[in-house]
Amino acid sequence: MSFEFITVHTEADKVGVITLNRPKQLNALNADLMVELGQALKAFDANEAIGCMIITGSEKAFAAGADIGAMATYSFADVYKNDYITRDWETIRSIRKPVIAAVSGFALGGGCELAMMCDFIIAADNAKFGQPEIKLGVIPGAGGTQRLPRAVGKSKAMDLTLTGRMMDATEAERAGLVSRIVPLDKLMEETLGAALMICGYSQIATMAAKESVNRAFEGTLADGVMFERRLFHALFATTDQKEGMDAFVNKRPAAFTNQ
Ligand code: DAK
Repeated sequence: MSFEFITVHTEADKVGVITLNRPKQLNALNADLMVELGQALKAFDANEAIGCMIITGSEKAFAAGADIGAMATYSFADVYKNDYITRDWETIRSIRKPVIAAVSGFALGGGCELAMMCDFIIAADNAKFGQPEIKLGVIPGAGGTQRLPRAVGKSKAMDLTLTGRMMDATEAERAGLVSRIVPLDKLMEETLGAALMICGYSQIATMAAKESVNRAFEGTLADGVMFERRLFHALFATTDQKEGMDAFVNKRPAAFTNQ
């Protein structure tokens, strides 16, 4: 597969790395880029050798948002009738293996929303997050008003969404948006370390863990706990559960086969 707006490679034959690549536009997310991103994610998800994916950008920008130039002249009829860019933005939600966002520089608007659609965010110390759509006369359109409050609470989400200001990596970590901050020059090394750790476990278990944590954001606590219990019980049907527990009992490393 060859791409125009992203680059794709694998690390250790296990981790799929997707790099957003529109440097002159600070990785502004146009429709074609989102199609390519979806294709790359789906291909990695379907590849049995791949256990985890990373989405990253450049040092200066993870992504500075959806492409404003491309949106500027659309009318309501254009965006509503054609369901403007929605379908291609939803692809990432269907990805079942873990996806980590490695964010350096600007993650604004759709860029921040894309990072939030990933399973967790590792931020470089120069990262800046924000939902500045209010400055353009609109509001976030790819889940920002829903995922940001879930991540950082109402007050900070309102602050960021209504003022359009950016928050730095320290504030983002304190608020719970990012899982950890690392020095810029260690961003890929640290993210890859996390990804390889995930790849070392049973794919069935990591997929189930992702599915179950995501369930926490839908429905009631009781439903979520029941969902988790069913998945937990189901994992006892896997060879990997036998292997993982036997390895612990016999004080040896586990060799998971994803079965
Ligand atoms: N779109 C297009 N071009 C962009 C861009 C963007 N979002 N952000 C930056 N660029 C371009 C600039 O126009 C400039 O191009 P040239 O002038 O060199 O040709 C180049 O990138 C470098 O930018 P600057 O010269 O501005 O660089 P600075 O370092 O001075 O400033 C900045 C960096 C990130 C603070 C600034 O560029 C900026 O404020 N950018 C706009 C950020 C923004 O407003 N983002 C939100 C966009 S709205 C939806 C899905 C998604 C969305 C909506 C709906 N559905 C599924 C329905 C998302 C909407 C948005 O993201």
